[in-house]
Amino acid sequence: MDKLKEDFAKKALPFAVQLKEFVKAHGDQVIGQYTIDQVYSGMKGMIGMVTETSKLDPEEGIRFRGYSIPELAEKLPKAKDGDEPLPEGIFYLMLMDQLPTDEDVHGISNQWVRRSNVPKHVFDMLDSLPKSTHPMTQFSAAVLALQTESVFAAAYRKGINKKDHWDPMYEDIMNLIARLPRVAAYIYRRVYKDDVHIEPNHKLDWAANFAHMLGYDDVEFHRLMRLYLTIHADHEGGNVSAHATHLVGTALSDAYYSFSAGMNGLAGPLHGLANQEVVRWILDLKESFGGRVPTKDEIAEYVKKTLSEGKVVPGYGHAVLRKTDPRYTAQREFALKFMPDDENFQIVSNIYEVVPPILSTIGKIKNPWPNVDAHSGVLLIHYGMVEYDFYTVLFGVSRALGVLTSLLWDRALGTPLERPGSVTSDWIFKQGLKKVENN
Ligand code: HAX
Repeated sequence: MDKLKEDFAKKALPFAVQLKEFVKAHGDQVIGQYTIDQVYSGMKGMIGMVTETSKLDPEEGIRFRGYSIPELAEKLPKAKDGDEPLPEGIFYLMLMDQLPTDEDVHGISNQWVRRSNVPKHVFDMLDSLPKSTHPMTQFSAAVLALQTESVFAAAYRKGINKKDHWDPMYEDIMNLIARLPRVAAYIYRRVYKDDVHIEPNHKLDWAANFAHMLGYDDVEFHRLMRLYLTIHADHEGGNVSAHATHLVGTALSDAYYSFSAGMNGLAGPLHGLANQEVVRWILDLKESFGGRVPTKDEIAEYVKKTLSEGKVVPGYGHAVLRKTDPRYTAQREFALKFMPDDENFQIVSNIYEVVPPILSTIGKIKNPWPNVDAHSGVLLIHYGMVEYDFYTVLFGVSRALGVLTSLLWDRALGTPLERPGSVTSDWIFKQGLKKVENN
């Protein structure tokens, strides 16, 4: 058994026992109430599940096992050639609920190298799809094609005791995370770089090797990729990609089925696809003003036009956050350091000044501030990665770190099948509800 797996078992299995006892002792206590509005508006704010890896505060943003993004920038191990945290570190933190040492992080890099081989049939399957297939469709399909390798599915078929479910799930999540960069890079090179593929460099860390296989060997791009893959890793349990992965996993579907489901959710424009939509919107904005950098007044005019056409301003708003997303701020700081004069960065900065006051005046929008997706695209364009249809795949590779760690915790804690109750509107109408007077 590898050391990380052994350490995880020592941590998670006693916690599972502790949790069972806790639920037995306090199971009938009430911790929340919800409203009709919440039932009809996507269960926002209802506490309905437990996710150990991270918690989102509406005012402050995400905390991974209690640490904010600025704290992690300081405390997580770094590569020799950069100040950005290594994504291996955030994975360790989410898994083990403690900060990793340099040695822990190198151990994970080595594990992922050892497990990174992608079977040929996955590439063959991808090659059979039209190149025009959206990269997220290819990514999700490739994850399903990898399901042939599921150690959990094989163990379940043989009749594994449910106390041991976590063990093959550990193998699956480690193997899947190890293989995702290769799969994603293959899709990128296949679609945009004439099928000229680049072999992995196993001396590099996970993020730098991913950048290398994509075709970007600039040290600054490696640094960007480490930042990118760290900050997109998790956003507590209720977001669509995390929730879908978790939900499907509660049926004891293996990591491949569950993660593919999560990626199908990430591919929606109100979730991860927003990163592509932001760039498309900015390019259309520029084009509508003859390809030049628009003034703030022109941006305001374009925002109003977007809203009047019944469309959303991509990259703005959030279901939980009520302030500027700290993941936006982390990317802005990177841009200020490495590309302060970049034209697109200046547009993004101007949009940041123009959009929130306009969205605020509408009244119904709960959060007028930018989210993570408002910034990521312009950083990638700066280094030459202009193919924005691919951006959500990068998000997906990062999101694997959080949602798959949670899936492993689910198996270790014996999380049961998720099956919330649902009612009809007719049932609600008949509940004898009193009219609420608006004052
Ligand atoms: N532009 C225009 N209208 C917006 C808006 C925006 N950026 N954000 C919210 N609204 C609208 C909603 O569509 C809704 O309108 P209706 O009442 O007519 O249906 C109203 O304002 C209230 O919405 P809300 O309660 O403030 O926000 P929701 O929790 O319903 O939705 C969204 C949150 C993120 C989906 C929303 O803000 C949005 O569509 N933003 C633009 C798309 C985007 O950037 N998505 C990425 C979010 C972060 C993420 O998951 N990244 O992966």
